[in-house]
Amino acid sequence: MKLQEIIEICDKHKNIIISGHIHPDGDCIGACYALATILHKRGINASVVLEDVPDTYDYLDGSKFLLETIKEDIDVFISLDCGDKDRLGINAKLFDSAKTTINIDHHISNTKFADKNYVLDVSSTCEMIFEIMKDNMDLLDKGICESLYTGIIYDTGAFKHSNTTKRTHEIAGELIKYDIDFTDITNRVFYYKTFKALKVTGKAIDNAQLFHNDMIIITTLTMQELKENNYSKKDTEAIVQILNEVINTECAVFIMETEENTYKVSLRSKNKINVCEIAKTFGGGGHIKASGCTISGNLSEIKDQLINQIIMQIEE
Ligand SMILES: [Mn+2]
Repeated sequence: MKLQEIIEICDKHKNIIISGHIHPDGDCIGACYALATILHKRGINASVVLEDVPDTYDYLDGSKFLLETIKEDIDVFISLDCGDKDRLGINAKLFDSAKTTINIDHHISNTKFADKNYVLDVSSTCEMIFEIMKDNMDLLDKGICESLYTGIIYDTGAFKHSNTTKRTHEIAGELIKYDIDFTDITNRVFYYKTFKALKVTGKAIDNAQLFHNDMIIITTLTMQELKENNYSKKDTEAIVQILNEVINTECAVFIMETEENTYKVSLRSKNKINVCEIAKTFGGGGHIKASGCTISGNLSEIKDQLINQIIMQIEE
């Protein structure tokens, strides 16, 4: 697909909506903002509709195209970074009402749910948006480059994940020509945190313990500890990942009390342990290396049960 094709479709219409998946991430948001900016530069009044955009991405200039509510009928609906229609969330209704639909995505599981579908197995939707612009490089500007760079680093874990290719690096190279502050973008996307998040992480690190020949690392936070400093759930997001960074451990567990005797458990693994299986035995789920569940009961018993399940997998 080329940008010209999208422009030709949009030129015939008035109400153009760009959207993406629920719980939008850096790639989804970056791609929507970049495409909206590109279309505006060609005189097309496209708007972005996304639910609950994290304030992490407020630095992106394209956020000015984000609409709160849509009243009018939709002519063209462009779905970005979304594998199936259900993942559009409440915006699936807008998709259904549109006269023409376009789907641009990099999830191999994409169900090709639109009138026009463009699905490639590449690092990110932002990488696809860059490629679409091939014949219109004059439209590229600093704001668009910041959006595309944000999406590429988000989905590749800053060029760390196996979806990173030579081409991904080449595109990033083209983007940094526009004098974008890539250090600041990387810090905002991955590292900057609130002081409260830093303090609660410190508390969790302080509580951490090793088990089973130092192969399992576990930490806990009780409601009492969370309340003391008014910590919220959002402040605790980075904790389990930090535990998993301890060298030579196989499995990291973060147990947080959410109600009296009810605990939210987050699990991460490095190599052979399938934490999704462990979460499933407690009614949860997720991915092989990242999963979660909620368990009710006594904290020390819950800890013992989790340790036993992990040891069973280590010794398999
Ligand atoms: Mn993506």
